[in-house]
Amino acid sequence: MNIRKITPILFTFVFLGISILYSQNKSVNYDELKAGPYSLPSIQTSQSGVIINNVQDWEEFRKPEILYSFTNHVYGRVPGVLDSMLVKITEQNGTYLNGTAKRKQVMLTFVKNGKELSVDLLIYLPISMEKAPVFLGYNFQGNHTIADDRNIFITKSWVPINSEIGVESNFAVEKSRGSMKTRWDIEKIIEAGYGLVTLYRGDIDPDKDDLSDGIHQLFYTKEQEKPKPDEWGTIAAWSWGLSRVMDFLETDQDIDHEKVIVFGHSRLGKASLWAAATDSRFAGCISNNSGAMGAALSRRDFGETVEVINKAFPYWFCDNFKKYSNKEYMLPVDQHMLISLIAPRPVYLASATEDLWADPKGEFLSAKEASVVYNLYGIPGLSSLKMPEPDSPIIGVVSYHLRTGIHDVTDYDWEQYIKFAKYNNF
Ligand code: GTR
Repeated sequence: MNIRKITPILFTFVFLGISILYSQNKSVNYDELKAGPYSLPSIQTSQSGVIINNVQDWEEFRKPEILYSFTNHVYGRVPGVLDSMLVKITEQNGTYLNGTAKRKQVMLTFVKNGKELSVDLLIYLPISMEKAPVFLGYNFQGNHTIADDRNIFITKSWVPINSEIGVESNFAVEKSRGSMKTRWDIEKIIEAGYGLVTLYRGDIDPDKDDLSDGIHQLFYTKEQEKPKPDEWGTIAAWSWGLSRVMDFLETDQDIDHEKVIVFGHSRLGKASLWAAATDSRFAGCISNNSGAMGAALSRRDFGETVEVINKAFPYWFCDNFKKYSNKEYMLPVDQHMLISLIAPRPVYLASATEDLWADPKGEFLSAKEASVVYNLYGIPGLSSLKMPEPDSPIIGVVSYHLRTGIHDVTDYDWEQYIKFAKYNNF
């Protein structure tokens, strides 16, 4: 055979082979037998080796140590405070769901160093409640995608291209209105007596490998172009944004600000956990399919690893975190400790059977391990120490479920979150 003719064919095969190997992520483990052994840093042993066995010592010594480690080695430190935050009510008395819900839209403008950034909040509240408890969480594609509601303003921020929902350039479009509605069971939420507050993640910080935009740049000094090694990546910026929304919710007479449950899915579930860990005003936290650097244990080698997440999303974390790629054992913390920072407040971790990338068992084990800190407060942790069967939720102060299906948020998930909220008197 003519060598000139077969060379391109050979190249194509080699290229295809490499791409298939790469796309299957050969380095990522999905075999339970190969997931260990590993040993977790002890939640209850302080850096100086003292065993922490009461709430006072936990709050005074151990909790600040753990918080410091996550701040400086993982998510990054927030570099300062705003000069001011302006609030503009952009819609006051909208209605939705045949008048059973009230819709409000609010623009928050952050001011720092002579620069400004605005974000839009979309708020649905049950008309039946004078002061509603609320779920607060980011959406992925813009407020207008969460419901078939033509009154929702469309974000002007950068959005990722997504032809499935009609986004062909980095501008949000009318066509994607309602396209993500299956992830937000607004009807059930309202019917159960809860409100929903949501905002677009990209309003705070666009989800791309570029920290020259979003909230980061407001805090830069004159010559600065990127955060310092211990300063915030995108996840910490998103969490910070949730706290700014909380600043506003505290002033809103329609909202019971002592009952704000911070919620997030996937990367936004990582942000909801970090928000709850850093801001005790969040009364509860739900993290749906949050996986690596969310609820899943890092030292358990199953699904996405620190190296993989650092390569794909280096900007999510602080620069200091890069040194832990392939060196999970060196991390001063593991993710069960992130959950423990939320104690004694109610927390819900949820997984999905087909979402092996996020390591369902590693997510469950975090909830189980963090339970010891709830116990310090005299509160029961996870009520079953055995990984439950699919679709058999464990509801309590510490809650967990494994839903049948893929990486997603479904009506089933929301049914459980509402039960969790009721159980915890929200
Ligand atoms: C994946 C990422 C996960 C998870 C997910 C998501 O690509 O590897 O950690 O956050 O994205 O946010 O949907």
